[in-house]
Amino acid sequence: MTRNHGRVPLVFSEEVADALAEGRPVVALESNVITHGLPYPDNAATARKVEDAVRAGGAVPATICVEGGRIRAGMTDEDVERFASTPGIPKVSSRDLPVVLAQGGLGALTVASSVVAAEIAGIPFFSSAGIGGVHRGAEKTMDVSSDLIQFTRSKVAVVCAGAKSILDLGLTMEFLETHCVPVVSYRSDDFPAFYCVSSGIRSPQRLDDEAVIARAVENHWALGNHSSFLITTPVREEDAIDASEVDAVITGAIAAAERDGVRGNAITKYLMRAVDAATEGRSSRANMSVLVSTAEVGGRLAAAHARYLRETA
Ligand code: PSU
Ligand code: MN
Repeated sequence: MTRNHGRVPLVFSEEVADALAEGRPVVALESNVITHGLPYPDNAATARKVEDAVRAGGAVPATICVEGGRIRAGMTDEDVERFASTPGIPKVSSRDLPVVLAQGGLGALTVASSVVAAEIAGIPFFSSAGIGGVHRGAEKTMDVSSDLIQFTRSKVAVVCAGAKSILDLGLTMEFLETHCVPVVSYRSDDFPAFYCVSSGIRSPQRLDDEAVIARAVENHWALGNHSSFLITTPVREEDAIDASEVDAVITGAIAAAERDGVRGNAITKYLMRAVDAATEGRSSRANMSVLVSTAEVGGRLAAAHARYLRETA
């Protein structure tokens, strides 16, 4: 099914189109994590597990990409396989989206561009394990992920496991506070750090009840905020990695990146790969685990939100 929103062509899988038409819960998912997050074939297998986890949570997954000049909400298994195994599909953030759509090729969407697409598609929930943030040393480099800026502009609830500690998580939290983006930790006191249960930073808000979260999300929008609402959920304790284990690796990787002249949108992948390589098997297990558990919570919260909308209609 194709719809034109303004002049941006948007294609839905039948399953996603049906769910949206019937007011059933849908969770948007990014495709950059498939192309640039994990190596093949782990990336394809994980993308499928993430979709299954959204279903287990009670919602329909809509993995979002660009193909043939259109935004697609709801990638097929063949799409996922192609994105996972084709080298060189560009990482597409918000500012790249108009250009890549015009060119007509393939594009892997980051958190920022997925949130743009989710809002246009009418999908109020998005889930990804790791969001972008303020990079370490940003006071010199000014490297702040477009994910954060997009959160200040798009009306989407974002479920995540915080962000990796390759970033400056303290500054990331400051940015979100300054820009009035709510951060709620679901059944936890702390802001998590991807495969670490805690970043060491206490979350500004904790909510344990899914229906209350749904109401808070709707309140944020009813108050006139045209912006995102962040909800965090940590990695499962048994798969978590101790923060002290990755700290030295990250510091080393940042120095190596500087030496190698890695800049701009290539830095995130470079640092993630360095941490993954240094921690070997444990980090990839933690990585897969957090992607899946976040998606499951995303599914549950989207389902609670859809129930809330039905009950208050
Ligand atoms: N953090 C992760 N895994 C990822 C990313 C971030 O733990 O795959 C990806 C996401 O697609 C995110 C993007 O939207 O990196 C942010 O990139 P940048 O820092 O260049 O804005
Ligand atoms: Mn950047």
